[in-house]
This record gives sequence, C-alpha cells and structure tokens, in this order.
Amino acid sequence: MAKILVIHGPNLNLLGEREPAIYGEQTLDDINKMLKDTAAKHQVEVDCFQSNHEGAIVDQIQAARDQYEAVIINAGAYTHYSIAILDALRSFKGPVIEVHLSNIYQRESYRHRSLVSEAATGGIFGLGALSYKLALLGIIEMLNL
Ligand code: CA2
Repeated sequence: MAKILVIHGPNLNLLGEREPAIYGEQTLDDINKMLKDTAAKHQVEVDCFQSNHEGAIVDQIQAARDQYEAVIINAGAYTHYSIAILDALRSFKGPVIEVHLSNIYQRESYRHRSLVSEAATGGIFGLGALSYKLALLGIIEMLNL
C-alpha cells in the first residue's frame, strides 16, 4: 500500500485553540483523522507528523526518502525562511505538495515568500483544512493510486 507523509510545522499543534478566524476551528487531530479517513477510502496510508523543531522536520523528510511515495507539508512559519527544510525537500524524489490553511498572500508581506515552494511540486492554500484534503486527493490522482 502506498504511503504518504503529512508534515505539520510549528504551532500547528495549537489549531482549534486560538485564532479560529484565520486557521479554522478544527484541531490538528480532526485534520489528521479526516486525512486518514480519506486515505482509507482510496486504499492508501497516511502518516502524520508534527514538530515545533526545524531539525526534527529535516530528520523526518530525510527518513521519508525510502519510506513514502509523496509528502504533504505545511511548514508553518518555517515556510518563509528555512533553507534547511528547503534543502531536505529537494532530496525527496516523489511529489511534494505545499499546504497552507490561510491565504498567505493576503497576509503580512513576510508571509508572501515561500522557500518550500522552491522545492514543491505544487501547492494549495487558503482553504482551511480542505487544503490538506485536496493535496491528498491530488497526490492520489497524480500517482494513479
Ligand atoms: O496558513 C498556514 O497554514 C500557515 O502555514 C500557518 C503558520 C503561519 O506561520 C504561516 O505563515 C501560514 C502558523 C501556524 C500557527 O497556528 C496557530 C494555530 C492556532 C493558534 C496559534 C497558531
């Protein structure tokens, strides 16, 4: 069974607790459950990983190289400045889909630049939790899973 890795970056563990107007009311557990349910319907497997630490995210991307067909990543604030995460993503051979809950281009100018985009196959932003689901469905279609 094909395996897809979902990576959530810093502070996304707080989803549902604060700033619902920007990030929605769903918790990270809600989003992960929705992704696992969607994956099960398509006979694929999803593993979800969250960390507030840049190095832990780099380690996870490196480990994903031999284990996963594709990566979905919301790198949180690291999106905008982490060259280490960009370099790690460049070493991953399969599709990488960048996801954001909010529309980063409608927000502060420091959120308009994404280093993750430089390594991503494509991206979905601004649709809340639906951004993740569409990323997963996109991978399933792209890889004929
Ligand atoms: O829109 C997104 O998905 C972001 O990746 C979320 C990041 C932000 O730094 C990016 O610019 C855009 C922040 C996630 C913080 O999530 C929180 C959730 C609840 C309460 C506080 C923070």
